[in-house]
Amino acid sequence: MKKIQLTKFLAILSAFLLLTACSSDNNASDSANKPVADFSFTNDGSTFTFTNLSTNGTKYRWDFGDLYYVSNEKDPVYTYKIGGEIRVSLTVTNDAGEESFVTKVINAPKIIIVDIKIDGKFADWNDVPVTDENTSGNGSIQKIKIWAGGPNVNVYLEGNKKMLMELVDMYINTDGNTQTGFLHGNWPQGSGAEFLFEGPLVTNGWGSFYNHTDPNGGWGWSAIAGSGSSLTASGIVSLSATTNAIEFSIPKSQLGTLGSSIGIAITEMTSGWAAVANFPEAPKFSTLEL
Ligand SMILES: [Ca+2]
Ligand SMILES: [Ca+2]
Repeated sequence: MKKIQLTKFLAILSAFLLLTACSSDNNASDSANKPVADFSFTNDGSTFTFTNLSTNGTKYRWDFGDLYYVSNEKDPVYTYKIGGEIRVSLTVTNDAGEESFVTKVINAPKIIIVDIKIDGKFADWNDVPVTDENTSGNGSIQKIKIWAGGPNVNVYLEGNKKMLMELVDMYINTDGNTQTGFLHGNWPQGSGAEFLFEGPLVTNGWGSFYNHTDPNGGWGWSAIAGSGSSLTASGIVSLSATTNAIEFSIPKSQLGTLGSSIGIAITEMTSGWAAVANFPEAPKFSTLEL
């Protein structure tokens, strides 16, 4: 009985010594060389800059989590074509072939694909944010969206049943500078229109674009021959018993060189030139940063 117990004790003791020896060997090698994966990131829109914070690595493998791309760079920069929560993984390998792995979740901005067609259907505007809104409920136009992501400046207007667009003076600040062009008293805190469109808001109407000509910001305009055909409009569409809508586009080529933003304001009139309303009510043009 005693002998068995002694044997057992010796067996346990030698196993313990072996374990301790192995373990201290491992510790010596681990503490010197074992890689530890880590990274941080910053982003500017969909472009992410990854900073490698790993230790003891000599090779890196990034999986950007979008099924398209991996990289072996140390500190890669990557632009996503998808949005949402994405799992980014970094595997770090040292010279001995030991690996470490870390995954982090990034939040890439939603990618908006907008393709506006002037067809009297407005689902193509769903992802475009509202540029400006009428808060009083007075007037005719209540809401404007402007989209200038392609070759045209596209505009969506939503209003009440008074919004018919039989005739408009539409002022457009194209250079981003509210001090250049026509300074309109209705919008004293930001106008500066380089262009005017005057006419009915319909395709191939009698309307025309005009260049502003008065260097002192007064009412001076020069008609641009044949320019009315540049306006493409859907015509007024009734969305409900209380709401009308319209979309139209103007080729950017009609508007010269665009600056940092585009500003629009509209005076709506009846076909008999009687005032209907001004939009926006705010003291400056509805402005989209480009
Ligand atoms: Ca449309
Ligand atoms: Ca201007």
